Amino acid sequence: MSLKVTRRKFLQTASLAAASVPLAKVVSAENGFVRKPFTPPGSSAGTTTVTGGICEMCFWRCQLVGKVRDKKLVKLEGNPKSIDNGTAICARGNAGIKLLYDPDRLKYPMKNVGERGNPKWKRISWEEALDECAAKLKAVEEKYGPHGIAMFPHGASAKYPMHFFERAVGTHNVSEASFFQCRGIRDTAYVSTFNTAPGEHVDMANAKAILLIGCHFGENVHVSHLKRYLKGLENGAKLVVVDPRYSASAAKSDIWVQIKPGTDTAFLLAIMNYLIENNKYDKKFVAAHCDGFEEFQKGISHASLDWAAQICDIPASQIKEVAELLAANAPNVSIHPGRHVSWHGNDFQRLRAHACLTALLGAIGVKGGFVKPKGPKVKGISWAKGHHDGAHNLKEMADKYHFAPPGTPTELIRDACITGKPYPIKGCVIWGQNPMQTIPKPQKTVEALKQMDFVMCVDVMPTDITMYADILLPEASYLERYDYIKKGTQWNFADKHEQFISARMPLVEAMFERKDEVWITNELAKRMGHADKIPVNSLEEKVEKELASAGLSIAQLKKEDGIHIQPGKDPYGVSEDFEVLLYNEDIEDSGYPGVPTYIPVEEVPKGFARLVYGRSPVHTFNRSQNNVWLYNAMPVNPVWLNDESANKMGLKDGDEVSMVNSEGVKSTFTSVVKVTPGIRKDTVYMAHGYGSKNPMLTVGKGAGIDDQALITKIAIDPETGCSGMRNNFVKLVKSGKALDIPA
Ligand SMILES: Nc1nc2c(c(=O)[nH]1)N[C@H]1C(S)=C(S)[C@@H](COP(=O)(O)OP(=O)(O)OC[C@H]3O[C@@H](n4cnc5c(=O)[nH]c(N)nc54)[C@H](O)[C@@H]3O)O[C@H]1N2
Ligand SMILES: Nc1nc2c(c(=O)[nH]1)N[C@H]1C(S)=C(S)[C@@H](COP(=O)(O)OP(=O)(O)OC[C@H]3O[C@@H](n4cnc5c(=O)[nH]c(N)nc54)[C@H](O)[C@@H]3O)O[C@H]1N2
Ligand code: SF4
Ligand SMILES: [Mo]
Repeated sequence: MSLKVTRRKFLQTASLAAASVPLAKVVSAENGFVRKPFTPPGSSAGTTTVTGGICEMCFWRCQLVGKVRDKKLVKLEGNPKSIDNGTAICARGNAGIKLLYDPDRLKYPMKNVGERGNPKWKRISWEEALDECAAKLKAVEEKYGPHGIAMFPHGASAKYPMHFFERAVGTHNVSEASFFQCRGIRDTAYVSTFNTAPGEHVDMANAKAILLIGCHFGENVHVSHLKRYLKGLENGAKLVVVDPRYSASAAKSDIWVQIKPGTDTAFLLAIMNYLIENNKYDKKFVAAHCDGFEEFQKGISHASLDWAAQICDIPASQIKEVAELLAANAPNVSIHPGRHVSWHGNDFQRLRAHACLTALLGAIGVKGGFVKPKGPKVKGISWAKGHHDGAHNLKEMADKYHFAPPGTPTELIRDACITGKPYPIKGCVIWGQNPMQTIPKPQKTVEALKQMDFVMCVDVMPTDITMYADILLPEASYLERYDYIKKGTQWNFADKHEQFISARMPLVEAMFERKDEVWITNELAKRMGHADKIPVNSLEEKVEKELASAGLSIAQLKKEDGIHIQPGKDPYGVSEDFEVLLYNEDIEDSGYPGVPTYIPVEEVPKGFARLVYGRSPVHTFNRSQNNVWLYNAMPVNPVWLNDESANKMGLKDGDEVSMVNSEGVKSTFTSVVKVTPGIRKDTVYMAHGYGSKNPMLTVGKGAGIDDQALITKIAIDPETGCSGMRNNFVKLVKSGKALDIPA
């Protein structure tokens, strides 16, 4: 391996340099004789640096190097060659080795000889496991058709098997958490406005003002994105944070808008109406690129500052202040599109408003604005598109959710499972998703799973969903396999126009009987009669072919320290035909408001507070809960409660509490109260992902409260079918007594 490092990087990566000192040449200065080197504990002697790692402790996928000693990975670092995350990785990325060597990890294929939900595991061979999975899934396919199989995938390794089930087997019934419980609404709302999915492509590093609506950077951690945000702040960008809670971002803001949850669309409409009424919008941009301005202007003309102030429970003067600040810094403003946006079931309209505000400010294709970086092209290799039984597309059969992201809305799948209508779904494949903690109303997931003829689960850890598998298959982790092509541009894409291509390569060999996604999927495919359609014979071959499409190879990438860098393109500018649909006729024709519209959400009942949730800075959802380093960093998820309310309720900081929701559902475990003025009285907050129930998790089981278990009412977004999860109401329970939360 040859890492070419600059002098500065050399200093930053001291351990790497130490590793490369030839030991035999450690010579005593005094007498010139060669001493046996002393290796103090924790020294890097004997350590080699392996490049090509790509993190998947979360889905941002930072570029890594691994320090390997005696074939064991002892440390992870950012790849010094990276022009994305650079040498930086976050706490979770760093703790990846604790996932790799977690003694609780899945090691062998296992068969559940107990019940779903209350399993007894028997170790079986891969041969037996694959034969049984294939036979059971094939039986479902033959009896009910391919659409009798549902799949819940997430993550890099789930794409290849997902394409197998969608394209070769032919089921539509695939629901990715990243779409239906996360960002799908954003993508289709922006496509309906800008004709492009936004990613998180805001040029915050070069912005004069940044508007974050419910994004809480610092707790939500994606390294290169944080770099952009912090660079912008360092350069003096004004920061407006809209959040009912004093989040890590609110703490850095110039204006903190302590909004009433669910009302953000009203806030955005009032800003836009104010900009139009006061001639503070970008008339040139609107004339050149926007369609439907008149309908739009008319449609939002009711949205006065006072109207929104009342709805949002914030001062009208503050809305005006934000509008003025945005106008004063336009067009160099980042209106962040958000990422986890499935909130209240009125979210498509809110995300359309994000996009429209961006356009009114002319903040597209300019420094600091919405700018799509121009990354390199690499062709993905997967199952050929083909066989798809369109007649059984649940979305079309229901004639609903015309703006749904790709796949099938989760609720349509679960409803079909439970009712058998419009057809039965009797086989289930879960790959890298934990629906028990990811999809609201977990009781419904249990009901859907219990009626299945067969449930197969592929994971790296035992989790709350793996308890429902009939056959549980152990996958090699992201540190032990090839797979993902990570490509993109320099993190601050304005600064230098450079692009990169990298591929995930194993840092160590897979242990026990863990296998990768291509091997598992192909073995299933052969047994299910789809051998002729197999696109590649191994994951390594898949990566090799994908790299070849960009004129690269694995060997070449290894020579280049895991990352190929090439000249990039200037991302700025807007093409003449770029069109913004302020008013969208298709949306109107489909029966929804064509101009962004505020749709009120259910009010908080007396004695309760609205449960909202978000990221723990040191965990990724539930997946990292058994990671001992991360567990130690934040063992439970404190419940944020307004200080005045706490006082009236007789609760002190650190008191142990559990929770009960307005439908009487109780949390299984407890957490502690965090008493703070930094949250509204009508809202309680906690980090998502805690409260695991699987007894095989010897570290994470029973730690904290599972928000998802308390989210038993789902607010379906009517345009997209995505799951709104912030319309549930809770009380805190202390010593067995449910305490009313004062209004
Ligand atoms: N209540 C509530 N619900 C939410 C959210 C929330 O904040 N609150 N957030 C939503 C969002 S934004 C998202 S993106 C989703 C995330 O939803 P999920 O992706 O379901 O969340 P994870 O907890 O990461 O669970 C993923 C599963 O993948 C497994 N896994 C990890 N690595 C691998 C691997 O390499 N291979 C395989 N086969 N499995 C692996 C983990 O052990 C875990 O069982 O949740 C959504 N749901
Ligand atoms: N450390 C860490 N970082 C992560 C992840 C992780 O698991 N761990 N997951 C990654 C993924 S997949 C995603 S999608 C992103 C998600 O990250 P974000 O998009 O930032 O989403 P959340 O964490 O759900 O956001 C929660 C914030 O929204 C606020 N909020 C609640 N209700 C409302 C409301 O009605 N209006 C407004 N304005 N604010 C509200 C909450 O108080 C909280 O501060 O994070 C990514 N980064
Ligand atoms: S942000 Fe952290 S967890 Fe996510 S990929 Fe990067 S280092 Fe890994
Ligand atoms: Mo997400």
